[in-house]
Amino acid sequence: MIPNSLKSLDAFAEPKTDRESNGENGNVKLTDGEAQRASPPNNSKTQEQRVEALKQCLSQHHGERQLVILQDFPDPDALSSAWAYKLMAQEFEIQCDICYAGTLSHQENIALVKLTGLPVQRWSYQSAKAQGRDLSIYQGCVFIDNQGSTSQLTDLMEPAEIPVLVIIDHHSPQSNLKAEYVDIRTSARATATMMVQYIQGGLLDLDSSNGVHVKCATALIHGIRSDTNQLMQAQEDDFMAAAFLSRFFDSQMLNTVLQSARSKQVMDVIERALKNRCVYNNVTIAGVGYLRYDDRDAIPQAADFLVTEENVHTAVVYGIVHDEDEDLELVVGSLRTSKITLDPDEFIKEAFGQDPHGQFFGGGRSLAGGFEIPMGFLSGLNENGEFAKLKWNVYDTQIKQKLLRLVNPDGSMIHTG
Ligand SMILES: [Mn+2]
Repeated sequence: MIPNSLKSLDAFAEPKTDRESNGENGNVKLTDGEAQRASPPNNSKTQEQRVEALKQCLSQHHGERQLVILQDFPDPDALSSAWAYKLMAQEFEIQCDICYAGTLSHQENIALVKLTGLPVQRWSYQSAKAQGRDLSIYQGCVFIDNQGSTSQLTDLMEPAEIPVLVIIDHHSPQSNLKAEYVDIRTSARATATMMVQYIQGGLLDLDSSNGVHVKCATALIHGIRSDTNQLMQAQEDDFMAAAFLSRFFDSQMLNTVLQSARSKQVMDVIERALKNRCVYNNVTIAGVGYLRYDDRDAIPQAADFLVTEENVHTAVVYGIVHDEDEDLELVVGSLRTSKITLDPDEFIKEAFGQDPHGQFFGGGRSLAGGFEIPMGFLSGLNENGEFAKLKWNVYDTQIKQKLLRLVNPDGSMIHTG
């Protein structure tokens, strides 16, 4: 029931338009949300035109094999949407493999995949790279609920000469990826809603006696719920999509997914977030120290929790995540807001800026955002406790400084906990 998507986006090509604070609510940088965002050309298409265009794209690739790439830490919206794409593509004899390079670390996502038998595979970047020749079985790749910038696998596509065929997403436009068919709608709350619209447009005939369809419909409802804060931020389109799915989904299965318990590690991170949080101008900021890679999803879950505090509209939680496979460390953070006028994408880009290659350290969608800052040379050697502590203090201080420039430039702060 917790939107658990960490929308860390590390490649944003979108130029910012409105850099001025409008001064509302202290100094948090605000925009008019959707209204001021750049509208990708697809926004002007009617739903029939979109369905027709995707249909055409799929029929042109009849009989092919495609790779559907999800962000490294896929959430229910991504997982269910990719599944819907796979089923639609199947109607055109296209065989899709859905993959991601990171981890499924949220208990609800693990439950969702296990209970529905959701056909997704984990490919580690290293193994995918090593199996380079195997990529030649794919005639195209597809990005669903992302635009390639949040997957390590994206970089492998060009050298393997796999063309990008389809991008369907609701995050702010960011990557340089070109595709045959692009549907990026930042006004959409969930990619799952967009996928349901394609289904309703006639790209898949859902059948309530088909077990796979029932499970996919269940996953899609979960996707919509989880990207709309349990429908509380849902718009008409999301309700319409959920109403349509209600004819097919398995409510008991959904219930089981939603009841999956939080792990002890997640509880511990939430505890640390509570203890360490500081509130500045209705924004709560909490550093949670070091985390194992597998517990990374505890960060957005802690942000989800902190944003529920009275008088808080925005929460930012971050920690240092250690990737043992690659022996790399990175600062991972999540932002959650209930303030409709705060654009997480702009806020995060403004707070943390770009790396030396001009790529932003993060970004977001409506009401949620994330960031990832690689620690490079400072990675590892944490056996030395003093060093580990020092390193955390430096990053913790710097992240707070960067956030506070936007949140509270005059420097007054209120400590809680
Ligand atoms: Mn999404």
